[in-house]
Amino acid sequence: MIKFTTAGESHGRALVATVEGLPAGMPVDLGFINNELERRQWGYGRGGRMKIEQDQVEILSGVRHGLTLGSPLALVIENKDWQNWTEVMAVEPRDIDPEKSRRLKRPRPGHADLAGGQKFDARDLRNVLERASARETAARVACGALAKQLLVAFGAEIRSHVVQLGGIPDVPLELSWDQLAAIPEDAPLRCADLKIQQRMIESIDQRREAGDTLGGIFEVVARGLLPGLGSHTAWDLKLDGRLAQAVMSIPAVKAVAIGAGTEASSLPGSEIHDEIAYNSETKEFIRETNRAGGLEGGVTNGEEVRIRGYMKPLSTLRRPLRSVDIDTKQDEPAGFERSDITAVPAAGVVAESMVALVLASAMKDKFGGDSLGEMKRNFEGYREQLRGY
Ligand code: EPS
Repeated sequence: MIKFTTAGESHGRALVATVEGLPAGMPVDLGFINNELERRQWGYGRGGRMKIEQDQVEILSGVRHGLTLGSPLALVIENKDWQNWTEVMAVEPRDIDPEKSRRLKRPRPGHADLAGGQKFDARDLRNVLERASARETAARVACGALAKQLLVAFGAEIRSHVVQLGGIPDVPLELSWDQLAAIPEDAPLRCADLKIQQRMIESIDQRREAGDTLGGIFEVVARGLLPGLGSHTAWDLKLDGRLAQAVMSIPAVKAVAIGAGTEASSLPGSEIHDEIAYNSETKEFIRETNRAGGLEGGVTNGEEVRIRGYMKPLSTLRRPLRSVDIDTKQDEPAGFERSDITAVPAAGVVAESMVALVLASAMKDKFGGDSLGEMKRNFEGYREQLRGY
């Protein structure tokens, strides 16, 4: 199993992460990790903070001369904005002028502020905001970039794209791997259809003017996976469940769908299940359709894994919603500092990382091994087994 933990506050000194379970001897490309971090920062509709941060990872342990050692990796990503928050976010006790304390006491509807404050008995909701902030996802992307490097060693790749933003288009886009592979990295919204992307941009501009925010749907696609990852034998081993949890854990994601997703509940079985065929040349069982999204019974079936995340609009609104001051209990507008208008393309990149971590973990469960070489031998042995099946 591959385990990772992140720590760090949005305006604290740094984000940190540890990753355990990667096999020894796996190449680690720092440039690749940093490129993934840059991809997450990209996207039309981001706010002022993204002009301050230039996320770069530093690896403190677990890698020597470009290869993993099999020991835990420790990662650090500096928060450049911390320079502006050294007093407010100081580790040592401080007596700060209440005017300068940046205390939050008017919780934002939709954010973790109020529920988290009640839970932790925090009278300054900043104590909740700082960790609930999606800033934390930068650390996940650094971990996910390592998982991607493991998957690449086994011929698997992962991409994401935006299929709907703020309800545009009416019906979410459905694209082949080749179509989404053709999306340029600098596409403002990681959307394959230029006309639709332009309409999305206009909608973001309108919402910005209105002091509002927008959600949307992203899709993650993973291909090159053998059948047999995950397991039908126990609820917590089912890969669809593990993927759903991983994607649902991304801030603002309110629903997750695999393959045809919710449509599968309204169509008859004859229109949903993917009929099975056999390719005698490649000696592979195949499906001509992929409404199952690459997963049957919680196990990969060799088709592309397709998973969608439905993201609600961000809960920090320049034109704030009604809230209540936690001191006075009087109606007050919710707090506002600065915010993104939308972050759906960024959430797609975070979801790629989360999916990569779950898939890499499932690969490790199936093929085991302490070194990459051992894992590859086990993988090849299984591939041989499949050819003879
Ligand atoms: C976020 C609010 C904004 C976003 C932040 C997530 O930060 P700030 O409050 O500093 O303006 O920019 O996202 C990131 C910093 C990031 O790296 O993605 C929030 O409240 O969730």
